[in-house]
Amino acid sequence: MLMEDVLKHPTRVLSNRQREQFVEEGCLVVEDVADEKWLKRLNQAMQDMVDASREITESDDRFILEEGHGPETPRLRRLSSPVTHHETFWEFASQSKSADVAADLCGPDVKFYHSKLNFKWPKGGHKFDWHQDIPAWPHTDYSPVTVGLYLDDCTSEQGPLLGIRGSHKPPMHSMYDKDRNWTLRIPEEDLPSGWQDDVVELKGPAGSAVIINCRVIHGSAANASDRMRPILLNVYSSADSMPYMANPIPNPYEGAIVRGKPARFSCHDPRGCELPPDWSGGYVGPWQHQSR
Ligand SMILES: O=C(O)CCC(=O)C(=O)O
Repeated sequence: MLMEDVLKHPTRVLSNRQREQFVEEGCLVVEDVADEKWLKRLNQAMQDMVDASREITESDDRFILEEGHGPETPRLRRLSSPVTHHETFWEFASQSKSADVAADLCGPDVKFYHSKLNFKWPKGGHKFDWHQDIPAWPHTDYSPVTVGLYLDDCTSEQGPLLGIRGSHKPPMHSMYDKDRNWTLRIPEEDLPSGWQDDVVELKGPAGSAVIINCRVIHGSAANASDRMRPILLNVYSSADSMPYMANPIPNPYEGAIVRGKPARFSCHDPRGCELPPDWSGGYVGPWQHQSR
């Protein structure tokens, strides 16, 4: 659904001001999207998965490991598709305020796409280069939205997400380098002058959601603190927005309607999208591409 049509519907959980800010800036932090009860369940589910990773020695399609990972010292970059591996994550994605937030930003009929749980381990937890998400998973419109939930407090030292306000509006950057390697990375020299003034730190207490428009330029710094920074990222779109390339993180819930009803017609934004490599043979995660 195009934003002009989304705006014809009243919001469920966001204020009109918050929605206007998202439309203008392309990113937003909303506190209290998960209450204490959800946080307790989600943190337990996360701990179960961290424990399951202790026996893993190489990254696979479930865990992306960070250097130094071992049975006694788990260090993860990502749990891919948490909704596939623990039912609490799917309950949260489909039955909590997270899906209501998505409905306020992509229209009343909301479809689930995929999820990931990104960690930043204390004293390390890699930097994430500036990038735009949608070329990795193009859809027929730009309604897809990521609702990222901080499972613990996130301060400036822990490497919060950073967004560049308003960067979802101009034509998009290429996610390939000049030799046509997919890098999912925008070199800082390619950003418009004065971009630093528009950087916003998307941080907040546990239970806050960081909401990212699929075109907005974002990234994050390394974790300089001695606290972990887990963020649960759920991607939704309006029901009439159709993905047309393989999902890099395939999962049994792709296409599930989590609010409203299924679409009868597809929605098409006239602005085309750069295409990613073919992920159907497997996806290694963004860090490997960015390190090129
Ligand atoms: O985990 C992070 O810090 C950044 C995540 C991100 O930008 C992404 O998954 O697209």
